[in-house]
Amino acid sequence: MGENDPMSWLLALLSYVFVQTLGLAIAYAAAGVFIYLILRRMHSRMMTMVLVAFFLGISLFVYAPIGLPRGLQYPFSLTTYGPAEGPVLPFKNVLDFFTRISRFEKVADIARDPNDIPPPIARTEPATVRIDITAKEVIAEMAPGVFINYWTFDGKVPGPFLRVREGDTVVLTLANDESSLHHHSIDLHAVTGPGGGAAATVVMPGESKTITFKALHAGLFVYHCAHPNVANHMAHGMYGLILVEPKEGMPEVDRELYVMQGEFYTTGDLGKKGLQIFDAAAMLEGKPQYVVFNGRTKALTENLKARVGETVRMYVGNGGVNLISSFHVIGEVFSVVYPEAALRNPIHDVQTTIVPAGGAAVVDFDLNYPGNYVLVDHALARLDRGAWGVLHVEGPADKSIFDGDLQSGGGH
Ligand SMILES: [Cu+2]
Repeated sequence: MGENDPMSWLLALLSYVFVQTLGLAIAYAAAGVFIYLILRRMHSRMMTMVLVAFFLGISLFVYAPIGLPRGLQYPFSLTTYGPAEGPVLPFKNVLDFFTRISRFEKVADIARDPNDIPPPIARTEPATVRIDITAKEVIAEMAPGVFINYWTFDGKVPGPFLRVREGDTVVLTLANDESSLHHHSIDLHAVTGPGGGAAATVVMPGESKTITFKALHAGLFVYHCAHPNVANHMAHGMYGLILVEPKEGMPEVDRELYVMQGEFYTTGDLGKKGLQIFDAAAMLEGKPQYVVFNGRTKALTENLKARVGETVRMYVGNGGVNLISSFHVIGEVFSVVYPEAALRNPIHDVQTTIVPAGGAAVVDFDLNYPGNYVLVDHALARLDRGAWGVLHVEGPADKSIFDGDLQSGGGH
């Protein structure tokens, strides 16, 4: 039986139902039978009173601090104080998900190609730019055999790299695929207006809505779904970057790459195979199982290629939802960093730059020597959760820049 056939998903559902909810009901029923059997044997009023007191005490102990759960949900009792719905997973959603599982597209590779960037804008005058994006819920692999129900913009993580010019008028249409289970919306940090656009783009499955906005500020901006629970939607993969090029343009480079970090929270431990269930409690605690670039583990190990002599620019974003990325390329120094993607305020000669949750940075660096250069979040424990990639650089080796016998495993 494959890891991704409906039977294994059905088993995942059954284990969820029994472990998380029915388990409790079974325990209570068994306790009732237990009491009945004891009382039938003993016929003792004293025994009855002691047992009743025992169960009253236990019930008070559970009820007093947390009250009754509002419904069947995972986690069973979780009180939150956000402005809208909390991040719990209602049991009804789980059932809806499994009854409609055949409708979700199975995406062979969730990772957005880091080379998938529109070319620089040649225009010198503002224009009206049309953008169409579709919110889509899909199933794909986080790692071999580890399946995640991703919520996406255009079926990949991160969403498409959007590129406009300062002063442009953008007409953006967000559609929600008919197969979706949830409402979605889009908040672009480049937008000046209610909810960054989210207040006017809430779309039900099968629906679409259009907004128009003026790109007033140059910069590299995160966009993300902002439908409640926002953190929950983002932790399913709903984020991307929009570059608003400054009127005066940016220095030319030889190669541009799109890298976006994100966290995934699963009830199954790191590496647990099969379809994973979203863990709202882990998200509130900020303890992701997976921290990855471009949607999955090893998304950027084969497709980042460049040559000695080139200048590379990386557009680096962080979908969060909790962690701050300490972005670093092992064996390189960034010749230019636009901190927090402030495109008119570059700094120079930087080792590691911060990419805040819901923020971005732009880094340029020159390739002087061939080899494999490893991209990391330099909070290095996250490497083991997936936060790394490899830039493969080919070309002549100038021994005046570096000389030595390379050993495997000597990356850092
Ligand atoms: Cu959403």
